Amino acid sequence: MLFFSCLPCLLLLLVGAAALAVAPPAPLAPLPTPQQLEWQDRETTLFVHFTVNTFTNKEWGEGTESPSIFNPTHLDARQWAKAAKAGGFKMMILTAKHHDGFCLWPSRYTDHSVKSSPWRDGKGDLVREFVDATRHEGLKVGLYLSPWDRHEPSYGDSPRYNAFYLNQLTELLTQYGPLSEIWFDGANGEGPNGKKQVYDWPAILATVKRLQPDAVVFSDSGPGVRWIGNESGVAGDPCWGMVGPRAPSYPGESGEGMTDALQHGDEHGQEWRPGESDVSIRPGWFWHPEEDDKVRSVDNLVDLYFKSVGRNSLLLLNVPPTNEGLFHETDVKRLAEFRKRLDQLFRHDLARGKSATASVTRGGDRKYGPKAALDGNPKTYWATDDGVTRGWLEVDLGAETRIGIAEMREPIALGQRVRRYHLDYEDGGEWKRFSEGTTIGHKKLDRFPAITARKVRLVIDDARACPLISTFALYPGE
Ligand code: FUL
Repeated sequence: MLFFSCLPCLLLLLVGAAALAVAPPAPLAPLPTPQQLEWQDRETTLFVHFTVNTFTNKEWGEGTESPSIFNPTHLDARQWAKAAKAGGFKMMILTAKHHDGFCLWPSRYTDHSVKSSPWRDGKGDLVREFVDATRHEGLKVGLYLSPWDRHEPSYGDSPRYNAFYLNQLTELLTQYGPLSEIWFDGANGEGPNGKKQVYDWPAILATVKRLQPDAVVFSDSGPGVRWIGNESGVAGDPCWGMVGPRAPSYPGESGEGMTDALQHGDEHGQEWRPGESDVSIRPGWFWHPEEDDKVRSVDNLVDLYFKSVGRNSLLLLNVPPTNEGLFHETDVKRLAEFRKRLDQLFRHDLARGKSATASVTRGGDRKYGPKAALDGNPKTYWATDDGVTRGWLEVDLGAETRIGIAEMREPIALGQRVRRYHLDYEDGGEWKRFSEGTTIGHKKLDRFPAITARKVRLVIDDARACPLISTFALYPGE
């Protein structure tokens, strides 16, 4: 009875509450596509370099190698995929064709492929085996198809080679199910006196878009993701997810400021094109027996993780199979140890669920309060009011606690914002700085000499718009 008599008041109340509801922060362009977001969430991808070079002990084949040398006696792509999975990798990318032109699948457009080799009596398809094994472990698949081809006679006769290349690309894009990344290399070593091939990039990119619309395209110039500008697995600092006009407009383009544009991105850039950091677990991209004792250490790999994934990038780590067709046991062991160490480092988030305060909370709405950065949910975030581009978030750990690592994240689906931040801890009533940085983006990781503190602040010093922080996590460190 009471309910009915008060219905109008109830409606009024509801309307009033809706008017008072705090508006969510407006997205800040440019924004990532869902595919780019998925790509970045994968964090680590395994690269597999394998071709005739594995049998000639070279890094770049000449294109004159006889397919008869390609004979991996124990090839087992399942062993690669299991090792990748044990290392926590979410995707694998295979060199379907490297610069020597030898195809790991039986392409209809050349005989320079596995079908002319003794491997599986010429009936094998390594791309097929790779794709099946990778999917079997629940990992995503990517393929590398070198534009530079030192074997193909039409190379340098631009229209003819472009047609040949598009045919090969079409085979890969149509015969192996959904691909998550297509990798275009910018290398072309023919030099000024060699054959000058002008690639038809618009047609190449249109073909990928038509046949694999969900695949992210990697190249110096994207358009899905950009090369980070070096082959040492290290992203720039700052590292923006977007690029501006100084970034390359086609793969292999060089010019002033381009390396810098790839390393750092551009906070004023209008295109979302985050950086992928590629590096090999050994000195070479291909297997060389003399490098069996030069496999990167766990410390080194973890350092690369901090400098790539921990700088708003993705780590693409290459592991080359031996001439038997297997990952070397040292590399397999190292991948598992790498993951174990990461799991140890990030097992215990000391800040999770702890009490928190902030300089300001958007509209005073708890939804945007500091606790949202400590709940382990990357979708919820602490936010300030529009126009407020500075502020701090304070965690009370409840007791003096040893801290050696900090992790910060922005919900980049709403755009990348933070330009500069620092970390303070309270020491006898005084706030002392123990770390500082520039961009945050998808994930920022700071390692520092361990401190012992109860109260810690993430201070945002500058941002492109109201900062949003989805994660502020603290770990004991080593
Ligand atoms: C480079 C190539 O020339 C190397 O052989 C390797 O494939 C690396 C990932 O990209 O540009």
